[in-house]
Amino acid sequence: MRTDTPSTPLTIYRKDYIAPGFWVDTVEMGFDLDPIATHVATRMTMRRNPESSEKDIVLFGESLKLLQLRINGVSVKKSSYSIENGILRIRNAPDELTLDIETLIQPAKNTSLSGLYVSNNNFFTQCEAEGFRKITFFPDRPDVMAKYTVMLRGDKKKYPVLLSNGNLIAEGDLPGGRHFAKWEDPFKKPSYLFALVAGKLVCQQEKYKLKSGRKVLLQVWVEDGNLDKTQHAMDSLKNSIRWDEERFGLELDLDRFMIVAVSDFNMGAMENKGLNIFNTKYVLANPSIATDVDYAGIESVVGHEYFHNWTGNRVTCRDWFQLSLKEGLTVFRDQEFSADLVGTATGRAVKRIEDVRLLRQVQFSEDAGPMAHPVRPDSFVEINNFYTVTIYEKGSEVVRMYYTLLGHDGFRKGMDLYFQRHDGQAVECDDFRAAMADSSGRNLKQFERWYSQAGTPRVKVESSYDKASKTYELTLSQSCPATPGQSKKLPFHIPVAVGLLNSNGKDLVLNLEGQATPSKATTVVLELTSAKQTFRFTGVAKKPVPSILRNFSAPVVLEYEYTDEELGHLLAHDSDAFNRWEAGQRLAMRRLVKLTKSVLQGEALELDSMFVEALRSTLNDRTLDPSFRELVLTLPSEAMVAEEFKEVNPQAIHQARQFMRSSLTQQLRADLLTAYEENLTPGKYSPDAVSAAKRGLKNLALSYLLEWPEDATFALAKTQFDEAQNMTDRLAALTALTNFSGSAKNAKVSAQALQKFFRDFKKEALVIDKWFMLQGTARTTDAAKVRELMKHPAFTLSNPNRARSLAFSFCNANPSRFHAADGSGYALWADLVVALNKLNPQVAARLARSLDRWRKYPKALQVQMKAALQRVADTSKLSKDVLEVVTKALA
Ligand code: 0A1
Ligand code: ZN
Repeated sequence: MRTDTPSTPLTIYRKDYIAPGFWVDTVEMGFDLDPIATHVATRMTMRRNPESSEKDIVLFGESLKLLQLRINGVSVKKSSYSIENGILRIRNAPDELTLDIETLIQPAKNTSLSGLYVSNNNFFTQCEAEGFRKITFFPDRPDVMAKYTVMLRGDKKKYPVLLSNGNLIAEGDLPGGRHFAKWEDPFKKPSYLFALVAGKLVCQQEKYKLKSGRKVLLQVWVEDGNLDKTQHAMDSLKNSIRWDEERFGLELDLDRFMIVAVSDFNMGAMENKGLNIFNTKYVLANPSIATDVDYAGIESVVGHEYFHNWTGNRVTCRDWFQLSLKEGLTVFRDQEFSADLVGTATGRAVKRIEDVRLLRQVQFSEDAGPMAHPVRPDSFVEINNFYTVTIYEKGSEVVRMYYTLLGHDGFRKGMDLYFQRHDGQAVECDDFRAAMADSSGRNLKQFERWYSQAGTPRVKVESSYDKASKTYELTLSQSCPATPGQSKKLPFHIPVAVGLLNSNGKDLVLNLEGQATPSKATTVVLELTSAKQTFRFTGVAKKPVPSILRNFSAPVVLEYEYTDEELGHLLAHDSDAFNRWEAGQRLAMRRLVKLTKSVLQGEALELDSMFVEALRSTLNDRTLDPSFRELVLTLPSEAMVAEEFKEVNPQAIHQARQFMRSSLTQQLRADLLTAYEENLTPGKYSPDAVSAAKRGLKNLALSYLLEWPEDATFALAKTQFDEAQNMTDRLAALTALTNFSGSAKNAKVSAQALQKFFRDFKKEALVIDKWFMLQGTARTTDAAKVRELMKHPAFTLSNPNRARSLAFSFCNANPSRFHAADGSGYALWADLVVALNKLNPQVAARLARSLDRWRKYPKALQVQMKAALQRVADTSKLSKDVLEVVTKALA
């Protein structure tokens, strides 16, 4: 009997949660690995849960052939069970039982990359969120936690390496050239953390001594030929282990910890217990293939998955609505890890700025669109669609607000209590909040709204200064726009960190009326809990400049009517590096909005000298870290500018921003050249923060310099491309060359460089991804060019990285071309979503999100976007993943 996915997708509601009818204590699995037909035998010991209203055994299964079903050794009668809509239901089961199930699955045919699948002839699994049900019938829900023993059998030549969770307890040969390995995971876990890997792999390994003195085995497994690219991942793993011991007192609980890299993977990586499976993108690095950004990405993802071992695995989620319990918290932890590793105050601020940029650019947009959902959603159709920036990044901001409210030590106490209470359990977001409240004695009831209400709150601030009484008042009011299903919002509990600068740019020591402030405090956290509140500072000798929402203390939009002079003052002096950067962004944004309006009205474009000079002095301020200068000089993206408009005209925004870039280049040419020359990093490549920062500023300068057509700067980029000793410099030069609009001669040189890059790296899949990405986002690339590139022999839609490198980069990161007036971008998008839907619904659904905000565009574009969405919605055999996204977009 073959089971299929339900035909009409159901909405699942959080309020409908019921505890499982049966618990599973132990699971023994046997796999006979074969790409065409893998036989899976599962034996589980189960016992009735007296607290559940569910009386039947409910098991989920998808694309499975059921061979056997036995209770206590006896075949279950046909009349005692049913299989319907992916649910196997057994009635009248005894209170305690052993259930045996045998299934047959087809890994080679599994292109969804969920469940057991084949990549480059090796076997891998991906079980989060609901992939385990594609392996066997099981109560595949995170609150059912069991101990697993796994026996893997397969051809010894084809699959010399056999891995699963936990400890290797036996291995040996079998007749017929086969062999086996038996693994036992000592910890109980939900099925989504199950993993197996089998195939031809090699590993870098190391014994590592924990703080306690216990020794553990660390392994990084890759395909043959990639062992020269594992050192950074191994170093990142050791740093992660050390950091979690030091910062949170959390020790690795296993004797062996494995990371495996696979080139076909839907996401970044997966925290399976003791056997993390990673997208190669987040493992493989050496200076010739990986950029500084890649190195940083590997460090943070290795950290993220490792930190899940406690936040996610030891304490897991009761149901998938609680996903942010593990994801928001673990993102917060990986952000702190990366910040702590850099160590310096500026390094921390730079990391914070980068994280906030992502939040604002992607999450704020999600929160304002048809897929907006609370950090703890109330419903979903397909859980895989809810691995979102809201769950991850906004979820992390919510955790960070506890940290801001309770302080470093207070937060740690809360974490300690959380583990003390819930180790080994599957719990809810509310349990985390309760641990934070109970450990600190604070009332965090209202804080719950951060979990239940979607949308980005807006905080409007007004100030007034009274000279006679030397008081300075800030009046804060909050509001939150309506989101799908939530028309009215109640006030949030918002921590707003504030400082006041005097005319010399120095921080004032603050006296906040009615609140005991620590002596000499120059930043206070105002707690905004009502719709409108006034805070009064006393003893303020002269009217100050307020620095509001320091370090971005809450995920809100701040509205305060700064003058340009005030922003210039903050940019030059604020002791809070985040707000210093923010002031520069506000100056830039104001001008970008104005320039865009001028483009739309056909007016002449102009850039004022105040702004140019402010950027010049930042660029030339050698007391500032190069990475900070780079961030200040990086203009708000076109997507950020789009958020400022009710109706978005992507081409006008592009033109305005390009004008700003080229005018800056024209006026800062000498300063940019100096920055370029001062930040060369000769000698051996190192990905450390100091060298990476220099390369970052140097390459930013280069990208600016090529905005102004000039043979000398073009030659500079060409030389950098030819002589680069690392991928960071090579790719930066190639990007600048590709986007250079100069003579036909130069265009030819750029094209040749692009071809050479392909030839030099054609064996390195991750570099070829960069090659496609560069072209997907190139200023001259339109939909026709993308279609042409899709015919390139190196292109395939079935590898998610490759699909993302071209299709996603064009649809999501090349707005002025994607939104071409002729609708060619949308037609391409629809073709791609439909094609991907057949191969890999998860990846298709991600791409489907590119048209989420179609209502924000001019009517003429809206009509074409709607038609494209409708075409996808009308496609037969649409997965529920894609159906949910396009239905919500059209609703
Ligand atoms: N839990 C992983 C992310 C992940 C989620 C779903 C996946 O397949 C649908 C795969 C990975 C993490 O946060 O890293
Ligand atoms: Zn995660």
